[in-house]
Amino acid sequence: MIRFQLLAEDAAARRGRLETAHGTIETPVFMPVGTAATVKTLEPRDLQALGAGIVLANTYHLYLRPGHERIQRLGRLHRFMSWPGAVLTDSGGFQVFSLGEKGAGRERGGPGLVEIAEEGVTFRSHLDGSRHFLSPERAIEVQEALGADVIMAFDECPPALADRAYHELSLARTQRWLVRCREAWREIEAREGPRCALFGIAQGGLFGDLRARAIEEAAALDLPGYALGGYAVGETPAEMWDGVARDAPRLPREKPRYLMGVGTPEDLLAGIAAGVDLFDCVLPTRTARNGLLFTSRGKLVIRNARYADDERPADPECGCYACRTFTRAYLRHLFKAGEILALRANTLHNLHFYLSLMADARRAIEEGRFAAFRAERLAAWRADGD
Ligand code: PRF
Ligand code: ZN
Repeated sequence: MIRFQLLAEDAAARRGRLETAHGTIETPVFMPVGTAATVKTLEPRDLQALGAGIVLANTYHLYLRPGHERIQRLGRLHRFMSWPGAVLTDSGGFQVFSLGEKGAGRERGGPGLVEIAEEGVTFRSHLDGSRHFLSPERAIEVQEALGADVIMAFDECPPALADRAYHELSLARTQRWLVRCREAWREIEAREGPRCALFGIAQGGLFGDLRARAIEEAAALDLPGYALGGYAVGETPAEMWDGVARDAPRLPREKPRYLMGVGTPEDLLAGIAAGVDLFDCVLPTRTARNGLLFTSRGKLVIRNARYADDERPADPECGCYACRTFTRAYLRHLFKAGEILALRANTLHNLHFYLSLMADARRAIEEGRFAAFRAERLAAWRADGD
């Protein structure tokens, strides 16, 4: 169902290749987020033109709307969304917790929006407040129905700043859930043949010993790939970088390594340096819709008055459609006027920035100069926008 090859190493950084039933993905790779089976504002052909080979979709959202059984009937995710590339789904655990906190339930007076028990998690829909239950078995079943190439274990992601006692209790449960996920996944495989690859997720907050134990136990289950969860959840960037640099090299060397929900361009370079192969984050797409552009000279806030008459492209060094076609003055106008094209142009640009950063990083690793490449980019981004 998937095959991972390590092509080159440069210190801890890795250059790899992930083969799936829906194409071959060169790693390190960034996966654009298509929460509701669409990368907002873009068409599948835009993603292809950007060179995206794999997108992430969310079990939580698709289970609630339009329903995983409907998507399964309509040809599973690939046919439903007309996407020929690979798809990874997150299990729903993280979204239940993060959306549950601010979801519709609280005002509707449910006792606790999210109830965690050994069996699974009861939560209320952020759409209509209705009650639902997700468990390891259910999360695997839903992801299989969605037809993802890579599916994620059902985990709990506590805030980084939760205390050690809570992290220990939560991690022990997440580890028991991982064993149940693997069992459910193997049952589907026994019934229907190889369909999707299950990745385990290691939690443990900022506690090195908890992380080490989580990784060791997960590795013993011999899954097709492994993720670090529980980063970028309230700790400082330096704490995250230290944790990832400590944990990523402990993950099995011959399997793909995924750092979930991370991050800024600086975070991606830190993750790659630590030996991470896959990343996803809403940051480039979400900030694009808020008018923030990532450029070769740092961040650019397109609504800024100083761009009102600026005829340069958003990033003179960028080869994306928006930079080849539009001036800053025009992009600013579109954004200020609330035009749909602003969201789309900004999204095209930011994803191009992220995907070409990864392509450049891959080349630097192949050529054994990743550390110098990283230092060069970090210095250029500090120049701040102009
Ligand atoms: N677990 C899952 N999905 C996630 C996370 C996690 O810890 C994170 C944390 N950055 C993002 N997405 N299942
Ligand atoms: Zn551009």
